[in-house]
Amino acid sequence: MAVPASYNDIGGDAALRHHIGEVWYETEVRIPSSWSGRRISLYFESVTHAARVWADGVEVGAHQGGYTPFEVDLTALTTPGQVVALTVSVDNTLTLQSIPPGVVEPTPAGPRQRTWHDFFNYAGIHRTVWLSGTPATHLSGLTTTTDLLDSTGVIHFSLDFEPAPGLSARVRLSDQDGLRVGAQDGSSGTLHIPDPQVWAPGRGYLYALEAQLVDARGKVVDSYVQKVGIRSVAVRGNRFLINGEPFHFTGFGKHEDIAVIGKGHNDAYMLHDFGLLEWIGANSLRTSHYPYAEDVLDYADRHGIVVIDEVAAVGINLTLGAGVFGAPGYTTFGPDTINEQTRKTHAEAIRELIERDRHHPSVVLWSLANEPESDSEAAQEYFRPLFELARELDPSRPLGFANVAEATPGRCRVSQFADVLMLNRYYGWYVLPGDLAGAEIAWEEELRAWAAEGKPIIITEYGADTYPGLHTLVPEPWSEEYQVAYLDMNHRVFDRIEAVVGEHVWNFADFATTPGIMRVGGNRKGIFTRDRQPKAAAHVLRKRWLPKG
Ligand code: BDP
Repeated sequence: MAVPASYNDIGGDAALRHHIGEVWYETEVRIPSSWSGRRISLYFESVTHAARVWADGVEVGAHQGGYTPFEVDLTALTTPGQVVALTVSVDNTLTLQSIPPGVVEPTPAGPRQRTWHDFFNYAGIHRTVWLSGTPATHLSGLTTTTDLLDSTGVIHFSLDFEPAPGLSARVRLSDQDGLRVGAQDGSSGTLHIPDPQVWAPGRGYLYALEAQLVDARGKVVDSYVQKVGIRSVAVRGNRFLINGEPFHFTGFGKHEDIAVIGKGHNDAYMLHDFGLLEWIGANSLRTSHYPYAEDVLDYADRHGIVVIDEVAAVGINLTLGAGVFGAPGYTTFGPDTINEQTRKTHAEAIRELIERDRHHPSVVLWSLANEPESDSEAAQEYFRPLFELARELDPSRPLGFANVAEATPGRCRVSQFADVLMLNRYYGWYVLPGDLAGAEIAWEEELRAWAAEGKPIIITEYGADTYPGLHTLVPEPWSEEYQVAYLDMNHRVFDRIEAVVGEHVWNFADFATTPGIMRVGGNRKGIFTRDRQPKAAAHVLRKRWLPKG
């Protein structure tokens, strides 16, 4: 099996595509003989959705959650210079206690996986697996947070390592030309940089912070370089500020989704997608509906692309869209459905995301869920502690969640916890399809009610399915003309509401979905086709978003 890739579409057969449960990966790897005395480990960037790992038949670790990394220690089971057999079981089963939730239902034809999201439930070893040999005495963690106070850059750092006699820590900071601009001894502290080069949208300036462990004789025994961007993020009234300047988000919700490879990370596609974002004038993206590959965040850091980073909590809404994605007969929150155990899984997914991505300057906002039920007391009680947790783990970034159409102003009981209102709305598509004049009035009315709450609003989804090459003189749903007219209508509404500080079209590209009669060859709301060719609407966005001049 290819790694990284989803296994589903590699063989071209239905059994593998729709397999439910475990699959087994096996390989052999030789540990370099020069790694004697080192700690040897395997770091999986992601295994979707659950993994168990064995080395020479001995179980060495397990992990739940398909989009965040984990590490297993192989030191005791490997010998430098020798080959070790690695086995990984990959389980794609989703339950009401997993994030995202799902249910495996028995049917006369065998088990069927039900999900409350439309994208295909791709599974496999989706990202890079690293074999690493670190010195016996090593850095095990490095946290950096940055701020901009007046014109001084502030970098707080903290290093984790096993203390030992004579062992000390220090950091060195260099600018992009490699010139030393700061240094400090100790395992935690703060660096102040007067008049720094700031990280800003469209300008991915990064400093290099090198953390070092030094032994009693002054020898550096381990070091790690972390790229750091100095910038500030804040919400003031209904503005979203980056470095004190109001920021307007333009861009997309995306998916990790490629023909054949599924959700496997692919550098060539990543570069191509970022090239298309630049071409169209997008300054940001949302990692809908799960954390994306670490390379994506690194790229965004280097190029000044702004990211809304989303937890894989999509579909905590078991009554949504019965007959579309959902099924009748489920209640979202309850002892046998979304319960305390689900919340623990959700909390762990938040912890792992923040731990992984907190050092990325590109990440300006955490999204804790996509379209959960949010208009009930149970929802309010489910989400309150999760917002508290995220705020405690990272007080430096605003929080939000993508709100669903049913939870209108006054009905939504979760948006009170959010700093930014993130709205997914389909006026002119799921609501008033084909009636853009009616949609324009209804949409503006709802948005004005949200604006009265005094918070910044990002439209995190608006879109219309469009079959490329289908044309109608009078814009009708599914035609390229309709997608153009639909976007124009939305933009007129946004431009009339001051609190709207961002517009993310759903979706960047067409993507694979669970089979169903609502979808024709997948979800076709892409501005680009699945193979990344522009629909007519791409030119509308380019005209609106591309900086003039
Ligand atoms: C929204 C979901 C998104 C779907 C989209 C759609 O957030 O994941 O793909 O609807 O129906 O409800 O296209």
